[in-house]
Amino acid sequence: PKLNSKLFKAFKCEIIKICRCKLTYVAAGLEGVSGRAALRELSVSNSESFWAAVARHRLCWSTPFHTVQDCDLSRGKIKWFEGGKLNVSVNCLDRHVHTCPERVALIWERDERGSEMKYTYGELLEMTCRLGNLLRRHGVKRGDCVTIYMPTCPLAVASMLACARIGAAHNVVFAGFSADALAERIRDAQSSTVITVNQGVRGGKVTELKKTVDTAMQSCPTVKQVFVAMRTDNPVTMTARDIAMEEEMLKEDVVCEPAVMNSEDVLFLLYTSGSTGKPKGLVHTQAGYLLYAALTHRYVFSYHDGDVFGCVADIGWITGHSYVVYGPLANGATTVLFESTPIYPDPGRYWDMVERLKINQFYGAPTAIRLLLKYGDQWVNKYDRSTLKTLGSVGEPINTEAWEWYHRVVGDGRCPVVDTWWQTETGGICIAPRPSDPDAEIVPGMAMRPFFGINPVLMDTEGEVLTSNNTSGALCMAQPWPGMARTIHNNHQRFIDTYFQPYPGYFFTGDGAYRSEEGYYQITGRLDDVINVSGHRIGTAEIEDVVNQCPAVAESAVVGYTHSIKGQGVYAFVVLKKGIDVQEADLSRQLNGMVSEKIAKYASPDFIQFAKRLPKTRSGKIMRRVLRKVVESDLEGLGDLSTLDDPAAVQEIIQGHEKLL
Ligand code: 6R9
Repeated sequence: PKLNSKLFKAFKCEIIKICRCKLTYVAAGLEGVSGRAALRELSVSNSESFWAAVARHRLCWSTPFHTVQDCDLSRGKIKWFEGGKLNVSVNCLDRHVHTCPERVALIWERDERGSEMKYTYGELLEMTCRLGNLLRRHGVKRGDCVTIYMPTCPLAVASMLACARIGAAHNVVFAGFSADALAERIRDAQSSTVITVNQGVRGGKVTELKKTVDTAMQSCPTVKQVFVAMRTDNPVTMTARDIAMEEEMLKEDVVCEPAVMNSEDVLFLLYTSGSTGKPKGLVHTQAGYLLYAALTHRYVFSYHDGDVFGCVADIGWITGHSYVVYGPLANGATTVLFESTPIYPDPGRYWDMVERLKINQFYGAPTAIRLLLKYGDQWVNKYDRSTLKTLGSVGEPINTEAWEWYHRVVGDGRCPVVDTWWQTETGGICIAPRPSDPDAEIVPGMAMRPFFGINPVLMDTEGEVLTSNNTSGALCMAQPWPGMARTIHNNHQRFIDTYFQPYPGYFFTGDGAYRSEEGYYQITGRLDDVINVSGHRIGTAEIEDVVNQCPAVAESAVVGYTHSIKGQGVYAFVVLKKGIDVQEADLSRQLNGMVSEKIAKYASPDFIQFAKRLPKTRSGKIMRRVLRKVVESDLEGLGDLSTLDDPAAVQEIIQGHEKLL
């Protein structure tokens, strides 16, 4: 609908307020509608005006855009801010250096506890410029793709920003990936330049990253040069292709002319796994991605100038891209680079870091929370966490027990917990409890409210939009937003087939969601995790949630298997907490009782397999796809296991399954 001029004035005024971080919503002229809801409504019904105003205000442009958006979801066509020109590194660095060069940009929480290092915006700009000049001198051009295979460290951030500075795209490959997985991504991205470190250090262990690159090079003939930075003092074998990065950087000028980029030029590729084997290189572009990362960082976490933002994700994942690097730096924040693990040297590591670095917002994954919960409250209580204001969760559903513990113990019951739902594909957070209003109600374990400009819909199996509340369906987005991925590198057809074909005219997330009576969203898990037992639809995550509430249980994974009468049956894998000594048969009965009681009898597991651990990806997600194959006894079909953290876990699971049958 077109806005009348009075409403439009009110709307503009709201946008200016949200931009200035004044979070009081006075919806002048919108009697009877609460301020936040009204603004959200307007950000969807008049998304062009909303995003245009925010983009003008939040980003620094060298040429203003002439077209806000040109999108057609039915064809997978997504373009924002065309005509606009800008440079992402200027937005993340130069403009802050201009106002406050001494502000700390990065705190590098190195693996060795207590050895953190700080880098100001001025220093990060200098590093980025030297590196940008170095890459240019070695022939890296605008439009080229540089693969970065490094742990989370300042030079990795500078590498990403240096690519952005000279107009090259980056392709960060998580430093835990094997040589094969790295090579596959380098080849698919057609990179001729790689940046790495001699060795990585994590959890007290040294990893031979340069050696892994050397191995990958055997099947990457197109790579011309490898820049090698020194994370440790140990020299590594250098070949004719290798360049000592720090040494060469010192020879470069500290001024590097930024490339003037179009809004829709590629900023980066990031590979993620799909339901089929081959990983896909999702493409994000300049202006829309940066704007969305910055805006969500500010409002979802109630970030205020001067806060220290601690996202413990690795830069190899989208969470690291959006909430370690681009979102915080675009907002001029101090961002933490966490190199270690949650239990190194002991389970107090996160909270010791919170105390030492005075972290205000902490953003982590449920898998780590569940792990730490097992070790007990004393590891948390040892440290002063009074600086914490907001706690974030991302990556998978957070079960009620973990949510409560995070809230009650870590946050002392005073910090809001924001469960944030989003994906590599969405570029930034799409559903979270507090897009803005600092007093909004939060329901444990629910992502709850769509962010500004996000228009979620639920679809039934027939492809019809479900309009009522208290209903579940396939989570789709009815409108484009600036942060969404633009294509799959070299495979636009796969992009269309995966995301736009299943529900024509909509972006399909692959997740299922429930919308409560109040209109709040709860993610029920990947849609392929929804099972149908005797005609009843049930999210495996819902069953896991109940199982996890049992005090003896550390974590669980539930999958469906083919059942001759019921269609699908329920199969639960359960990991017990350390030191628990119970009869498995007794505990099984107890768990069945709990599920019957909390959900329904039909949801009660037919099989419960106790396991020492679950197969997980290196980013900590349980690989349910693998578990499903195991319970179907389809060992041939286990598929791509390259992202698996520890292949031995799968063998244990297979043996346990055979015993149970
Ligand atoms: C950011 C990130 C995306 C998938 C997504 C969904 C799951 C992420 C979640 C969540 C429930 C949350 N997921 N956040 N499920 N609640 N708060 O993790 O991106 O690695 O691409 O994974 O992760 O299934 O579809 P990515």
